[in-house]
Amino acid sequence: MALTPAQLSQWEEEGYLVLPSFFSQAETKEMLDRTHALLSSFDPTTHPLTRFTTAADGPNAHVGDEYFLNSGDKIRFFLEPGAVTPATATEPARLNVPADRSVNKIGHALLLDPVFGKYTLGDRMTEVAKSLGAHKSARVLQSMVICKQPRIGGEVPCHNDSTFLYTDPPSAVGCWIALEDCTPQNGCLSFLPGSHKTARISSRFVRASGGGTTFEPVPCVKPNEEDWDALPGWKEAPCTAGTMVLIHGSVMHRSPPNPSNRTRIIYTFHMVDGECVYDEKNWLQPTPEMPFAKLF
Ligand SMILES: O=C(O)CCC(=O)C(=O)O
Repeated sequence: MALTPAQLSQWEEEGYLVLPSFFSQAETKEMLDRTHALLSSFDPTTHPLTRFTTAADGPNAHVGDEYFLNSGDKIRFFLEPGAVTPATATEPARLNVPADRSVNKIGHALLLDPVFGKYTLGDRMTEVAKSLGAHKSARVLQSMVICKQPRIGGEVPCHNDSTFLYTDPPSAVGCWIALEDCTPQNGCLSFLPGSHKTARISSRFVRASGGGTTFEPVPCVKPNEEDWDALPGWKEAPCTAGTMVLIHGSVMHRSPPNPSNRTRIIYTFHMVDGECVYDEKNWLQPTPEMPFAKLF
């Protein structure tokens, strides 16, 4: 499915593009069923109880343990911060919700799963990515399901994706697929349309020299001064299951917590241009066993 000229001009203007019904109901159900099967297989007794923490959980709170840093070529489970009661002097950390309701995300190489793999690297995706014209050679990385669990589903604070998957020059594009209806009530995405034209990728999320993760300035790029969150013009992007949203690596976007009684399960992966330099400090690194998959 090649993008139309009208879709391409919207992409250029706004920095994101909503494609309703990109996946059929049957295809979407197959991915959702597979997600539920993976969630059912999650065994917290053999898990380090790594939570997916972000800037929303406090300054320098970003997740960065071994389980996270070495997940780029595996299928691993990261927990909602609110699902874990922290350890005390006398009690170990423990889950305070059922295991399948504790998972914030499953990643970061979910395309290793045959169901997610076939849709990620399929012909339709290749055609869209080619027609977008953002990459000479698209490489896929950071494939994951995000669950946004009922009541405890965490906020994804305002960010742009090239900060987290830095290449020189920046080239990240997100493919975000709703496996359930996403509404303002269960935490749909919001965008600041056009911000990709002004936001500079001036910092990047890297492996810290002493372990863990940190943000580091990109040399020779003037830091942004805008308080993006507070700017007017943010637009919610509610969508039905089966919708795919393409996300420019510089566009500012976010999603709120999920206080509702419903999950908000989505599948997402990212692409970078194989012709750009992938930063060796990035938190997510390819491995000899699993280089980033080539879409085209
Ligand atoms: O699904 C969400 O709530 C956020 C996803 C996102 O921001 C991303 O994949 O870049």
